[in-house]
Amino acid sequence: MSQKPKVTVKEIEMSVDALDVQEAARIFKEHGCLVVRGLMAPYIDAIHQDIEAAAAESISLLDKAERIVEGWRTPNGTLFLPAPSGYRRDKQIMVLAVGYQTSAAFFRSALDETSVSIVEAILGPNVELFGNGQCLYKEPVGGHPKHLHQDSAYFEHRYEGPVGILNYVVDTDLGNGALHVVPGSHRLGQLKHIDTFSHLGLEENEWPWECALPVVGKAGDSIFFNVKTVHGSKQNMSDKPRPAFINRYRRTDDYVVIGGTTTANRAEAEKRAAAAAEAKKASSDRGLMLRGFRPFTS
Ligand SMILES: O=C(O)CCC(=O)C(=O)O
Repeated sequence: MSQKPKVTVKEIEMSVDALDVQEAARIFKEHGCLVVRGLMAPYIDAIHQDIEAAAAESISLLDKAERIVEGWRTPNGTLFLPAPSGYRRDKQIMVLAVGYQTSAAFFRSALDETSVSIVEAILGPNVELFGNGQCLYKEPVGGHPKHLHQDSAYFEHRYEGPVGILNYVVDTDLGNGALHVVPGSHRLGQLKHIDTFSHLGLEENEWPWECALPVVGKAGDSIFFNVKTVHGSKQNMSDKPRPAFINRYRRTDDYVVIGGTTTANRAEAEKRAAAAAEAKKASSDRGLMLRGFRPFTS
């Protein structure tokens, strides 16, 4: 996959002010991605405040961080990576501990009616939340790149898998870490990932940045992507942080069959994949209902 994308951003974008939900779902199904301009604008100021509070809290807890396989984790749950050389600290934030249990604004954003209507048009009538919300925080002056990857490398599902919506908290361009997507890559099935600085990623020789479409956007713009759509983002070379937050949704009967963060722990999970696919969805794995009804199954 070394050729440039044939699809332009114009072909995958809509504005929330002129939204056609069925057309949005069609774009998503065809390309595995969709941009909705302004979708999260009403939530951004409040979420931004909570994100910066969580970042300051996490940095203040760094001396209590424990070493884990993915990097270091502070007691509030933030994941740190080694910092770029010359940075004022030796560790940088990667996944910030802010989500539905810590930020009311973040939780409100996940319930957004327009977002959920688009997801319902994609996934069908019964939709649950998957996860607790995620915030990727790129520190300034070299903050981590996230190599091109499929989210299904981390959480491969039994059925269609979650629809992720990544939302820009600040204006985001080629200099501070715009998301790159590879339209159509959701049809390629599960690809082999390797261990990279930012965890599971695709081999860079096979998947160079040039094969992906950068999506430049304003604070409040949202990018929907299929769990198998290849995506990633480069370093933040600006002088300000670049946070982005993600809400994820899935069919109420869907569940993870293979999970992992490294090739080693994913390989272990792969050995149990057939049994996991046959096992029924655990009741502890049920997300909050956003559309439809979940009947009892024994
Ligand atoms: O922070 C970003 O731009 C990338 C996030 C991402 O690719 C992911 O969380 O899967």
